[in-house]
Amino acid sequence: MNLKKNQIEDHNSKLLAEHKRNFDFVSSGIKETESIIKKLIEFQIAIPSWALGTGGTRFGRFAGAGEPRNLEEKIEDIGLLQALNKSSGAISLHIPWDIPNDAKTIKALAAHHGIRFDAVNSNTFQDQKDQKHSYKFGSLQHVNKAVRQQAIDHNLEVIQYGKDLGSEAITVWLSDGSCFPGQLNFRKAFQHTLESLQEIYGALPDRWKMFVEYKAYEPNFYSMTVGDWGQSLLYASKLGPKAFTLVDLGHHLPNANIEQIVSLLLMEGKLGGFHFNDSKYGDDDLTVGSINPYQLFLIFYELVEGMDEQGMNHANDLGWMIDASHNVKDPLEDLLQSVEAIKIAYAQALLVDKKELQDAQQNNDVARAQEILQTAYRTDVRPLVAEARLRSGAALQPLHLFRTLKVREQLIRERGTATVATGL
Ligand SMILES: [Mn+2]
Repeated sequence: MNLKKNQIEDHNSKLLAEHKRNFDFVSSGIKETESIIKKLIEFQIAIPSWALGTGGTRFGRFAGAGEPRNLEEKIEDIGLLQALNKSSGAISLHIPWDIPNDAKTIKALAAHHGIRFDAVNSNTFQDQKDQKHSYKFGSLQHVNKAVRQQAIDHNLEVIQYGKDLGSEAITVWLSDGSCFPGQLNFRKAFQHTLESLQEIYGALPDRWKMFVEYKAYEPNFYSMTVGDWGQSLLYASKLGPKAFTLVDLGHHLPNANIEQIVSLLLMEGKLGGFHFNDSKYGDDDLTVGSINPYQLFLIFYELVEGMDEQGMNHANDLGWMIDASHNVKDPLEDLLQSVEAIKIAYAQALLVDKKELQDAQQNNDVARAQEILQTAYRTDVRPLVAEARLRSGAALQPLHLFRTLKVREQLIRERGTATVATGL
């Protein structure tokens, strides 16, 4: 289904007077409203192809209804999100869950919805049907060269799919590691992984980036071969200028200071991209901003400050992606909430008075430093984010409109109740 322009206009016109009151109130207390709105309009977040169906846990999966049955319908779903919020203008594909059999048609369909292709993701954490060698004991780290070669070849294939679609980055996340002491020689596992990554890196087209994503634990519980930002940075540094660290918010040990990690990676020019989600305990993959929005704001402040320091473009110089999976919500509603949370944190970070904060830091005025950050965090920036949507032709209240138009009900009518999104 497609949303019609007049459906959005009708929705906006009903809410316009109230929005204008809220917007005038907030913007009267802000110095740089126009430049913040411009940045908000430009800032797009890629939607992963695996987030459009209901996720599951190792205990089970409770499928939703009207889920997209193939890549075309996933693109159609992201098209709906994009029409509603004009902030979801990209898709991050997972191979082999979503193989574009006809790149030209898929590309045209995405373009029709105003969507470009962000980083492509490889998968050597599962065995596929008819696969010659198993990844049970790892992929790029494996003791057997034939297994490593199979994993390398898969990554090269993923780059080719990405090339055909206009992607310019590959994200490599490895579940490689060990579950028990003595299972692996750490140095050999690292060396094998590095050599394998070097082969993949060598096949990167011009302008492409490689994102090396780390994760502290799970599915391996004793060691992970790319287990933290230090290891990822080590690989990325040894690989070369096209390799970067990717930070997934859920991939740290509890209470890690992610904002500090972000700051130092930016300082080194080695932060490549971001996977947004939220968590209470581990890699919970919950809706962005649902558990700890203050942490999200602090991370965004370091991102904005660090990018400005390096003269980087906020919208284009890093890869911004959601990586979440939902078990109890409608996936599209969850994604609307996630995108909104990201934009709110970004807008709040833009509000921080950097000069004042630097001055407070220089004078060891700790209380004032806290006040400066929390003044920005406690500002209700939702009318700014809504204004950015209004000016882009999107809905003032995307979730409200999604429900009023009964979008899910229509998708169920089109697709049925027993659908299961590919890859899940
Ligand atoms: Mn991730």
